[in-house]
Amino acid sequence: MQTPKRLADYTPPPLELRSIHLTIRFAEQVEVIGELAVAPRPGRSPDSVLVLDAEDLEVLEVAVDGRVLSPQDYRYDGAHLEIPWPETSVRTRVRIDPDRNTRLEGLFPCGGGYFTQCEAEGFRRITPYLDRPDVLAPFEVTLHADRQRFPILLANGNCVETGIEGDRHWARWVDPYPKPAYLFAVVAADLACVEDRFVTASGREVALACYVAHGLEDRCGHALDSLKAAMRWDEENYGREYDLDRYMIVAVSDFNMGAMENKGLNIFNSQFVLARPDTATDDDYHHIASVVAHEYFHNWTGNRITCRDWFQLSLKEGLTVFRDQCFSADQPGGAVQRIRDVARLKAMQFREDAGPLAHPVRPESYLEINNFYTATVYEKGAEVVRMMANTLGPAAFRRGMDRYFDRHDGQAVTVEDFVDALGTDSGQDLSDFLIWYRQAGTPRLAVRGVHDPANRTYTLEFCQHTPPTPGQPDKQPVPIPVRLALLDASGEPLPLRLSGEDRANGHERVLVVREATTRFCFEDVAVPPVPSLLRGFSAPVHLADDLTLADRLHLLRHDRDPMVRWQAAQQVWIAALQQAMTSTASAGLAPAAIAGFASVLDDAALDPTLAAELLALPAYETLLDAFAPADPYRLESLRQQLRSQLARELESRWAARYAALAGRDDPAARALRNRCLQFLMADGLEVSYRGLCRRQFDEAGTMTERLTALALLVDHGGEDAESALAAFHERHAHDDLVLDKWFRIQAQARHGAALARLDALMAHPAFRLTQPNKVRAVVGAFAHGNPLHFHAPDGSGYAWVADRIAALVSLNPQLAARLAGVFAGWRDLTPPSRDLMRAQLVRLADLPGLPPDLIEVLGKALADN
Ligand code: B3K
Ligand code: ZN
Repeated sequence: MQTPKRLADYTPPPLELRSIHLTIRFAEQVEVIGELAVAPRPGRSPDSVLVLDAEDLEVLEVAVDGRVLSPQDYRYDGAHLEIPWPETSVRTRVRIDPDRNTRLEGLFPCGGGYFTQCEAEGFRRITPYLDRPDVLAPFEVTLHADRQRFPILLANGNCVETGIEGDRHWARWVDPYPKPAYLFAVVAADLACVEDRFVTASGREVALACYVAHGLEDRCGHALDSLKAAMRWDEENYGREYDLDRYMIVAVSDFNMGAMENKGLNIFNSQFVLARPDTATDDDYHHIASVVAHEYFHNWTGNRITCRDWFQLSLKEGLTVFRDQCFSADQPGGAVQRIRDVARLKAMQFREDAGPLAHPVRPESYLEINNFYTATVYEKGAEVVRMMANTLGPAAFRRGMDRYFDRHDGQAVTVEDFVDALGTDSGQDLSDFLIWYRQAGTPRLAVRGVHDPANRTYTLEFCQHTPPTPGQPDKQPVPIPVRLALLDASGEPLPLRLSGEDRANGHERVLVVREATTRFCFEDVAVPPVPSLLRGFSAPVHLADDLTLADRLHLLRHDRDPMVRWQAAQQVWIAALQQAMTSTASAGLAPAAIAGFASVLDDAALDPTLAAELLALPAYETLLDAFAPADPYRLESLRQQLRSQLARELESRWAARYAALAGRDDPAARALRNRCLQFLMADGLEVSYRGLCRRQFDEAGTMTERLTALALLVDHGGEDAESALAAFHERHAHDDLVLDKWFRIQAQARHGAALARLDALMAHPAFRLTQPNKVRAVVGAFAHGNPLHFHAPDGSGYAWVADRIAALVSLNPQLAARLAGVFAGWRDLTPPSRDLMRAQLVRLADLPGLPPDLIEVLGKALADN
C-alpha cells in the first residue's frame, strides 16, 4: 500500500546536479545512457547511499565516480535505484521498451515515431534521476536513430551538431537553461515541418517550427499565428521575451492532455494545433490560440521560474491560466472570454469543490500527482491570481510580476514566494489570499440589500460561509473582492458614497468582504437601487442574492457589465427550474422573463457573440451543482422543456434573426445564428425546422455551421440524421481529428438506443482504446454530455462507462482515473441513481491490482466524510 506524499514533509534534494548528458539510441531496442555531474549541497553531509527515481527500466550498467559497479553494489526494485554515494559523477545505461508504453508517460510510440511526456514523473521512466522539480540542471542530449525511419530528431534547446553514420544519423541538442526533468522532451519521427520566424522586441530572430504528420502542413497556420501573437503579447504585457533561438511545436495524435510546455519543444495533442475552416470550428480556433499561448507563457511562468514541489503546481498552472485568459480576452472575439471562463469554472470547478474530490488550490497530500491537474489547481488557481491582480491594480500588478521574475529567475519556488513578490513593491500585504490556496470549497456569499428611505441609505449585508470539505471541517473567512455598482430605475449606475466618506467616489467600487458578516452602507440613495454585484466575476464564490425576477431582468437589459448580465440570465433559468422542480403543475418561464430574452434577441446593437451567450441555458453540470441532490433525469428533462418553451414563445423571432444573419460570414454571426438554430430545433418545434437544419448542414461553408447542424439533427435521429452522418463520415473518413467530432456527436445524442450506438462506435475501425482523444470523444462525451442516457434510470449508462474504465485501468491509468471522476458526484443524485452510481464505484474499487491513480480517486469518492 502506497503512502501519501505530504507538503509538510518537504526536504531539499540530497545533492546538486551540475549537468546531465543523455544519449538515446533508437534501434530494435531503445538504450539510454545518463551521465550526471553531481556536487555536494552546501551544508549537507554525504549519505551512504543515493536513491534515484527509476521506473520500469532494465538496468544494464551503473558507474559511480568513474567506477563501474558490480550488480551487488547497487539495488534496483523497479521504482528506485540505490547506489553508493557519488562524489562527482553517476553514469547509468538502461534499456527501455517504449513500444509497450500505452500509458503515454515517459517515451511512447505514436504513428511510427517516438515522443515523450515527462510531467509530472515520466522522466524516471527514461533514465535514473532525481526526478523532482527542485532539481534543475542544464541538459545536453544526443539522439541516434535510423535516418529513414526517424529523419527528425529533436530535443530541448538549440541543435549544436549533427552527423551521419551509414544509414543512421545523430543530433546533439543543448539547452543552456537549467531545468527540472519534467520539462525534458525528445522526438524521433518522420514528420513534416512548417517554418516561420519571429523577431523579438530586442531584435533577436527566433526560428519557429511546427511539426505535423505529412499532408497536414496546411493546417498549422493558425497555431503559428497564435504563437506569434502570444510572443508579442508577453513582451507587451509582461516585458518577457523568448530566450532560445528556436521554438518548436510538435503535434501528436495520442496524448493524455492538451499540450506540454517542454522547454523550446512543446508537444501538443494535434487537436490543439491543426485547423482549417473546413475541419475546425470557431471554438476549435479559439482553443488552439489559448492552448498555444498557455504553453508559450509557461516559458516564464513555469520554466524559468518553476515549482519547488508538486504541491505548488498552481504556482505555474493557475498563474499561466490567468495569463492565457487575459491574452484570449485581448484577441478578436475576446469580449465574451470572461463569460466562457466563468461558465467553465462554474460547471467544472464548483462541482469539484463541492464533492469528495475537493482539494485546496495547493493540495496538502497526494498519492498520485497526476490526479491533481484539476479545475481547482488550474481554474480556481487562476481566479486567485486574478483577485490579487485586481486588488493591486494593473500598474502595481505589473511591478509585482517584474519583482517575481527578477527575484526568482532560475529558481524552484513556492506560492508564498509568489504572493510575497507580488505585493512587495506596492507595500501591499496580500498574505490573506494565501487562505484561498489552503482552503478547499466554494465560499457562499449571501447578500441582502436594505433601503432606508428616511435616511436615504442603502446597506448591503454580506455573509460568507464555506461549507466543510473532506479533511477540512472548519473554514476561515477569506477575502472576497466584490466589484459592484448600484443601478437606478433607468439602469444608470449611481455615484457611490460610503458612510464616512465626504463625497462620492466613482460609479463602480471594489469592496472586500473579509469577515463572516460585513456591511457596507451607501449614502444619498433616494430610491431602492438594483445592485450589480460581482462584476467581472470578481471572486470565485456562489452568490446568493435576494433579487427579484424584475431586478434580474433589469440587470439583463441595462447592466454595462456583460458578466452581470450573463449571471442574471442564468439565474432567470435557474429560478424557473427551481419552480418546475418543486411544483407538480406545469411551471415555466414567466412572461416577463420571455420578454427579457426577446429584448436580447431583438437588440440589433448588441454584439452577436454576447447575445449568443446571454441566450444560453445553464450547463447541465451547473444545474446539478445548484439543485443537488436531484433526480438527474428529471433535471435534464425539465431543462429541455424550458428550452422548448422559450423556443416556441419566440419562434418567429428566432427564425427571423437566423435569416437576417445569413449574409454574414464571421464568428460572431455564426455564434448567434447557431444559437437561433438550436432553439428552432428544440423538442416540439424541430419537425418544422429539420429542413432548415439539413440545409445548413448541406450548404455550410465552415465546420462551425456544419457541425452544429449535424449535432442538432443527430440529437433527434431519423433519416435526415442518418444520411447527414453518413455524408459527414464519407467526407472526413480519412481525417482522424474530424472523425472525433463525428464520434462525439453520436455519443451525446439523445435519440435512440444510446448504448448500442456506443458499442457500434467502439467497433468502428478508427476507434482505439489506446488513443485518449477517441476515448474522450466516446466515453467522456457520453458520461459528461448525455445526461439522459448516462443517468438512465436502470443504471445501464453507469455500468457501460464503468466497463470501459475497467478496460482502461492497465492500459492508461491516468485516463482511467480521470474518467472515473464522473462517478464522484453520486451524492448529488437522488435514489436510485445515487445507489446505482455508487455501485459502479464499488465495483471498480474491487478490481485487483489497481494503480495508485485509481486507488486515490475511487477511495476518495467512496469515503464517508
Ligand atoms: N503542464 C502540462 C500538463 C501536464 C499534465 C501531467 N499529467 C500542460 C499544461 O498545463 O500546460
Ligand atoms: Zn499549464
